[in-house]
Amino acid sequence: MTDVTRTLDDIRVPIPEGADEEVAAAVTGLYTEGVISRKQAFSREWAEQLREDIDAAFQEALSRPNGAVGRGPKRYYVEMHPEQMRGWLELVDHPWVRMVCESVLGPDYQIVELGFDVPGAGAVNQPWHRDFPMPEETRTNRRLTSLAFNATAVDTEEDMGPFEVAPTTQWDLPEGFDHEMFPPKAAYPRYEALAQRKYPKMGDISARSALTIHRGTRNDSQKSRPVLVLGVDAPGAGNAEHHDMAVTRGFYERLPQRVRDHLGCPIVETLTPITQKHSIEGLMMGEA
Ligand SMILES: O=C(O)CCC(=O)C(=O)O
Repeated sequence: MTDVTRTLDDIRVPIPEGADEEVAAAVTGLYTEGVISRKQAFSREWAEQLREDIDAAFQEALSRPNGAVGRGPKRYYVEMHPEQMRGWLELVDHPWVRMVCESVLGPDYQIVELGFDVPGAGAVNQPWHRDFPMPEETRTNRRLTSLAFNATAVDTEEDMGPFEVAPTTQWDLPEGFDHEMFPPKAAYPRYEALAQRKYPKMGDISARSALTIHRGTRNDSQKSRPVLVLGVDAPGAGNAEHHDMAVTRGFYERLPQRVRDHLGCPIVETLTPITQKHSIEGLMMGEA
C-alpha cells in the first residue's frame, strides 16, 4: 500500500508575523496536532441554553422530511440558522474563536456553517473519516483553509461514545480513501494508535481541521451527546455552497460590524427551515 502519511517535517507552520504566544500556539496546534481546545470558554449557563436550543431545533428538524440527516445508527446531523441559537453571537464573537479564525484563516474569514451532531443512545463506532475531501490548497501548498469548532452541550462521560481524533492526520493524503474521506480499513491500526478520546465539559470549546481523521464512538449509555459545530472558511475555500445558513435582516442589523464582516450568507426576510445537503454517504450505515 502507498504510504499516505505526511510527516510533520514536511509542514511549515505559518505563524503570522508579530504573533503573540497564544496565536503561535493556536496555529502550531492546528498545523501539527490538528485539534486545539479552550477549557471553560463559556459558562455552564451558556451550555445549558445551547442544550435547550439544540433540543428544540432537533425536534423541529425531525418533524419534517430531510430536516435531520443520518450519520449512522442513532446518530444525526442537523444544520440550523444562527437565530435558532441564543448564544450564537457570544460564540462567534468570543476572543479565542476570533483569534483562532484570524490567525489560521486570515482577517477575511467567513462563517459558513452552524449545526449539531446528536449521537444518541445506541450509536455505534463511526468509520474513521474526514468531513470533506482535502482541498487542492491543502494538498499542494499545505495550508489549512477551513476550521470546525465544536462546543459540547453536555459533560462528556466515558460511556457516552466520546469523540475520537487522530492527531496529525489532517495531512494524510487520500490515497485509497473512499470518496477521498474514508481511509481504508488497513490504515485503522495507525489511527487507533494515534487516537485521543476527548471528554469536553459544558463551556469548553475546541477547534480542529475537519480533515483531521476522527470518529464518534459507540454510545453505551442511555444519554445523547449533542455537540455544536461551527464551520469557518478562509476566503475562497468554497464550503459555503454546501450549506444553507441565512440570517434575517433584523438580526443582521443588530450584529456588531466586526461580526457582520465575517458573514457572507444571505440576509432574508423570513428564515426557511434547512433541508440537509451535507449528507456523508459513507456515514449513513443504514437507518439513523
Ligand atoms: O460524534 C461526534 O462528536 C462527531 C461525529 C462526526 O464526526 C460526524 O458525524 O461527522
